[in-house]
Amino acid sequence: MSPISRRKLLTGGVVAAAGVAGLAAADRMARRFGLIPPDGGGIYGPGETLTYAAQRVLGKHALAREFPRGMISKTPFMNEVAPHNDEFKRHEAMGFRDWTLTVDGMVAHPLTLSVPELRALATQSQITEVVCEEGWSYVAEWIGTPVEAVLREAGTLPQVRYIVYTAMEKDGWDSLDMADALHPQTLLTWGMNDGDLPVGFGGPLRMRVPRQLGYKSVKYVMRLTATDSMKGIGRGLGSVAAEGGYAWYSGI
Ligand SMILES: Nc1nc2c(c(=O)[nH]1)N[C@H]1C(S)=C(S)[C@@H](COP(=O)(O)O)O[C@H]1N2
Ligand SMILES: [Mo]
Repeated sequence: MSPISRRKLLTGGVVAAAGVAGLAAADRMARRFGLIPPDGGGIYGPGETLTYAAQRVLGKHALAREFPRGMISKTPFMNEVAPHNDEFKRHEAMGFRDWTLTVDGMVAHPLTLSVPELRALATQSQITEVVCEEGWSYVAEWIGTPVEAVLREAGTLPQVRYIVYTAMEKDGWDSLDMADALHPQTLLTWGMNDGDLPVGFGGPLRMRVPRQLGYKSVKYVMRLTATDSMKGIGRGLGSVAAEGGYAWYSGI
């Protein structure tokens, strides 16, 4: 059997095992076959593992829903204000001219890119929904540079498994596996609804991950770090959200 069909069979078994023998059995299988998310070890671990494993097997290439232009929300809900620290205020006063994205970790060519440099690398737009775990959502057009294009430029090493992204507030960070990092709808956005990305919505640079809940779409991003393990990064769970009890993988 080819490695791929073997993997399909085994991971299909993970989902089936959950129905027959419960989550603990599914968790044991997923663990054996490398389908464990970074937060898969805690009290809710077996459930997180099942969700993640099922999504990875069944929906790896699925696209988030895109909407017609007429459905763009007239009053999108802004959940957060800008980080009010002096460093951010200094950047804002200068029109974010010196804002850069650092790409480091397990890459052949570490990079520091300005927003115009990102823009020149590749540009794409999508009309997708931001869905907060608290129950509200809105539709907007997002314009940005695919993370895939940035990682191609930096040359991620073959053993890389996660891309960690960090906001200006150092306690604002999250991570994606390579399937989601390289997904065509995963963008580093610098534009919204035909204009620059407003500060309240994460400008000058925001991660957009439309296949997952809003909290994965971290605002004010300054760094991407390629790694083969989450060990030693925070508490090793993959994100601040996971450290606070939310799922690391929050597929919608
Ligand atoms: N840097 C940063 N990014 C963030 C947050 C935050 O507190 N800080 N909140 C997240 C959450 S929980 C949600 S639901 C969305 C809200 O995005 P919006 O303000 O565009 O509605 O942003 C996410 N990105
Ligand atoms: Mo949220």
